[in-house]
Amino acid sequence: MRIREARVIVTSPGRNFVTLKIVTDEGVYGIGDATLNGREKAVASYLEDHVCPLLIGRDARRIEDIWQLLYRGAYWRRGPVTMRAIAAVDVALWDIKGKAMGAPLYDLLGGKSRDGVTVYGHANGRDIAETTDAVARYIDLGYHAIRAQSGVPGLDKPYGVSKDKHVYEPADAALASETIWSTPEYLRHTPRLFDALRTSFGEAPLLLHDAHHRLTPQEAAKLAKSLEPYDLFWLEDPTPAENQESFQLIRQHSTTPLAVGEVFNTLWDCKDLIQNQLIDYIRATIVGAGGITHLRRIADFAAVWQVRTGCHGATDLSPVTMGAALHFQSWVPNFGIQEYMPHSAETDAVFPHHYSFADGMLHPGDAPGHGVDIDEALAATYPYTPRQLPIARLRDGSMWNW
Ligand code: GCO
Ligand code: MG
Repeated sequence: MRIREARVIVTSPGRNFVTLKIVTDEGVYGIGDATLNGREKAVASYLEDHVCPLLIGRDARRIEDIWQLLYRGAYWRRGPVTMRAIAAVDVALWDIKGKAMGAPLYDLLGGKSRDGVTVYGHANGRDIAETTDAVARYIDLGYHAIRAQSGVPGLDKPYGVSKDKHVYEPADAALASETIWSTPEYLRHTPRLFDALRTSFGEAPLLLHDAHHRLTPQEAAKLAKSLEPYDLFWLEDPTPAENQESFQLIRQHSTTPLAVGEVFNTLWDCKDLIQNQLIDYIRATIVGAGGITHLRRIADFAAVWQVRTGCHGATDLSPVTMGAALHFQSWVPNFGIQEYMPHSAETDAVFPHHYSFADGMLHPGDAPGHGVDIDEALAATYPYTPRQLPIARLRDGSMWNW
């Protein structure tokens, strides 16, 4: 089964997505997601100019060999652009293999390990009262796990709070918009939020929170410790993780579980965090970390230290990534949880899919491959629209981490 064609489809049904379609000489095709929020065209060019020509004529069944070709063969290893391009090829090839064999992806990986994939939804509001209302709505919808973010008094646009109550799309301007950040207010406010949520909803809901890389290790330790009474499922990205050792300081002070890794590309980014037991959940997902082939290696390595998966699932990851992640998460033995932000109706129409939500879980469906397709005619009606993520500055104008 030879690769006859590989083409890149850039579409913007409300937000930008980069999709790779690989077609074989037997007519079977597969699709993969290569979206890199705010830097989409870089991956489209990497694929079109450098990867697609390399694929033509190769045996589509040799997924591992093609992965190694793209990883070792580029000489320049790792990085968000390279690894997304590799992920798109990898996922399209797994999709082809599944379709050719008439098997859903979870069966190719080893079969289902659970009945469904427990997901967490995003509750947010401009203040504690609004966030409390949003959590109540998710509980009514059947969610067992909810991430809670709230506006902080004195801060106009903190991370995670959107105008739209359901869909959070931070990439809101052609050129990065500016927000103001102040850690002291946030550190005082966040325990109050979780105190209010436990008072309103009791012990049962799994509650999560994302600090979005804003804190120093010492500040992160302080927050993790102050949130202990509220029994979080996880505290995410408490501090940037380039220096993996810095998590030791957080660990020395708190038992609040930690989740890190939505910006990681390879096992090398989380090797020390995992083997030193500095985190509890690894957030790497299919599109960010080199596809199924590489994410499986990360998960197996993490299992040795009882670190569990918590795949990134924001709306900038296309339904193709969600579909593939659900097959992966249905199989992976050390499953933790899956993030779920539903896509807009326009996006769902461009990417018809077999996955569905019921009782706080997503189900991948039983279609061969990953079960997600692209309507190319509809995709062509939504041209690329430049959008970048915001930036954050401190009150004195210094650049900070958004
Ligand atoms: C999350 C993430 C997102 C990111 C977004 C950037 O936990 O879902 O932090 O909200 O900010 O994916 O493109
Ligand atoms: Mg996050």
